[in-house]
Amino acid sequence: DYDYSNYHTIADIYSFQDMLVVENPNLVSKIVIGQSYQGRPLNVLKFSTGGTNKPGIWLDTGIHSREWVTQASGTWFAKKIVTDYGRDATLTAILDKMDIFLEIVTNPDGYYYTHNSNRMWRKTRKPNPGSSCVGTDPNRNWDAGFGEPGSSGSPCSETYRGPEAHSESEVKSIVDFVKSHGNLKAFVSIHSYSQMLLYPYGYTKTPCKDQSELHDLAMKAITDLASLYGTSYRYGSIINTIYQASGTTVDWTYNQGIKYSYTFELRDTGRYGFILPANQILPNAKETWLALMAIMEHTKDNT
Ligand code: 0X9
Ligand code: ZN
Repeated sequence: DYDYSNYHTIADIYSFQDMLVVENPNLVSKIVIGQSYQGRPLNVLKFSTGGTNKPGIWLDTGIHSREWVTQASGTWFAKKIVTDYGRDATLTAILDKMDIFLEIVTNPDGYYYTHNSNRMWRKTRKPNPGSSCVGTDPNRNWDAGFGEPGSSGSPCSETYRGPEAHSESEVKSIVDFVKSHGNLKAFVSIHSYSQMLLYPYGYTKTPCKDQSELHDLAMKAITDLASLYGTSYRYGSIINTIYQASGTTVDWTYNQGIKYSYTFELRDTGRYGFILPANQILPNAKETWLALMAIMEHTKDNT
């Protein structure tokens, strides 16, 4: 049986996904939205109780490959959804109205590299012509304030934005999916670390038009999160809470009309940082789930 309390290789996570589909064929299917630069499949789990193009909720983990607690939590979320459907009234009501899409290994080449070469790898693994430095920051590569302050034009930087918006297939595949789906209502992109719940914008100080609703919902979500173990999260817009960041995922999804666009920074606040001990995976996943449920339920009630 899958051990949710430990970190796993990409091969383990890919077979976990296939097992989940086999064991829950009426609820879970696997969509391959594209492939990574090195040719790995970009797998998305779709949780659906049927119907055509129902309103959707998107969750992704691991777009920054070294943020291992996020992929581990994503795996636990997948199991939690199949366990709670038909048992937990709130999750059941969400899934009766909406589909949930979950991309666990959003940067597979980077994730493989963190296991086999450099545990601290963050970016994609696509070479940069004319440079010996590899990779683009997939959270600076989106067409939302692309190239503005809050990213770097240098291929050797950890926040290199890439040669143009959506140059990375790991990003472009999500862009294509979001556009072709056309009915996503929430988009939650999960990072670590810092213990924050953030909403747009990252590239501008101009408040987004739904700021007050997003702010109130963030407060509710982090209050629910803290109810389990007392973990404290900060919340607010990206630029005001963490730092200016241009070309980020949720700024693009928000500008596409997906109102409930959020990004998490999970545990911790820096004692272990990206190298979070495995004994924090389950507490982290369980408390984060409460915040996700708050966001998903609010989305359901306002869709
Ligand atoms: O710098 C980043 O991309 C994020 N921090 S991280 O340590 N996970 O790399 C913060 C950017 C804020 N926006 C999002 N997290 N989407
Ligand atoms: Zn990150």
